Amino acid sequence: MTRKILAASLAILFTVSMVFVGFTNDVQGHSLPVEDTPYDKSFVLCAYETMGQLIYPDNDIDGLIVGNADGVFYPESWTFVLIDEDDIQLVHPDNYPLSPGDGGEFRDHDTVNGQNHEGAHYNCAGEAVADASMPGPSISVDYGDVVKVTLVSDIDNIHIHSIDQHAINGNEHVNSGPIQQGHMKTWIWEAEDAGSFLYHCAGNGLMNLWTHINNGMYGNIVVQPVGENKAPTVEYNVMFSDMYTKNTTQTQAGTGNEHEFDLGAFVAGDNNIMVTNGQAFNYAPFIGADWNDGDHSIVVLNPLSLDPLVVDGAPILAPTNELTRWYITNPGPNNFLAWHFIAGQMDVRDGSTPKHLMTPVSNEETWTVPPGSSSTTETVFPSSGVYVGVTHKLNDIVKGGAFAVLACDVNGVDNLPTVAGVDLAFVCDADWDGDGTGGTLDDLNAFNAGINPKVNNKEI
Ligand SMILES: [Cu+2]
Repeated sequence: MTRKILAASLAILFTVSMVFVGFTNDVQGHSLPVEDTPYDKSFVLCAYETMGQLIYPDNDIDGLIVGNADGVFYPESWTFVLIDEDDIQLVHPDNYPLSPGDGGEFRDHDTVNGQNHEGAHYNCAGEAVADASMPGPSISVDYGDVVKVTLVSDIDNIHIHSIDQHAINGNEHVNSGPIQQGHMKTWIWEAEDAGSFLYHCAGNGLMNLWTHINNGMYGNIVVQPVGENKAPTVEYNVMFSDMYTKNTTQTQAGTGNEHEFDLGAFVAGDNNIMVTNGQAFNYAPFIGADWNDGDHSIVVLNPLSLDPLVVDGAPILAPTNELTRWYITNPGPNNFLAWHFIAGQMDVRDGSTPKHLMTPVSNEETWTVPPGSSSTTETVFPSSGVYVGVTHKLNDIVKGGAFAVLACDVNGVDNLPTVAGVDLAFVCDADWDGDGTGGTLDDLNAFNAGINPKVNNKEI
């Protein structure tokens, strides 16, 4: 890159950064006072740096997986956590003196319950974030809702965080701008477009935006349409993210294979891991068949446990012959996603179709979801059995980009085999909600909610 181009690039980056910084400073002068604007829904998000997440299952899958990936533990797992307004704690400045970089001023909208607390800091890392892990939550609102969003950056965070919400238009609504540790900000927007949209942390005025996404700071906002001709029976959220990790000398008690963000691999576009909802081969117990075909018999990827406290490869359960809606989100940071159901087709209700959720593109086989986007797809599973959601960019499957869906007949007994020790018929027909009757839609939803809570599935 010549010096001239470099200088021009820096000037553009600087200008973009100034837009964000400027927004943070002048929003209070140009927006309606938050306290005076009625709203339909309110969400409080905590930007939180949780330490340590297993992103690669601890199995012997050498030869199938690229690199030394077994049991990878990621020390810098950052996320958003949905909390209650009551969970925001006011921290007196005497307990947390201003750091030199603060300059003694508070530029954010520092209010709790409508009261100003000048000079105060805020903490959101109480019990509400005890189970925090990446990615962030799926947020659901209705078309036309006026939505109030509060972002609190935990006072113990090391980095400055922010949020960029793709569901809306206009800088005063979309971007929070950088929020310092211990600060918070509230703003309001209206849900004017139905569909599923990515939200993510944009770092500090775009600085290290890529690191924050790699580390897990993303989720999706679903704007539910009104007056649909045919609503789905169940909705599911799955987020695919390419990750770039390298071994680190950093050690943490109880772990043996810590990896940290690899900037060089990121720049080169050489991801070594692909996660679905925060883990490689999440919801994918095995690949291959039970018999030995020479070199490649069955390979256990992430063994199934029915204990909700054990990180495992429990499949996502879905009903047969019902409309299921899948919000497939690709936060990137880099890779295009070739979204596909092995053994299934899909209808797509997406940004490239008129009015998003209104007119589907039917009988698609594979759908491109670019980095920085979320697509709404629909599938009817015509018969019971295993369907596999994948990226059809196959080297990303080898890195973890696949998950299993077990479709179950909710009106009868499922005749399914036992594979790799997993009794599929039992999983379909058990009484997961404990009401005395097994194999119903409620049982499937109870299984997903208890064992695969990050699917965030929702019965309509
Ligand atoms: Cu961040």
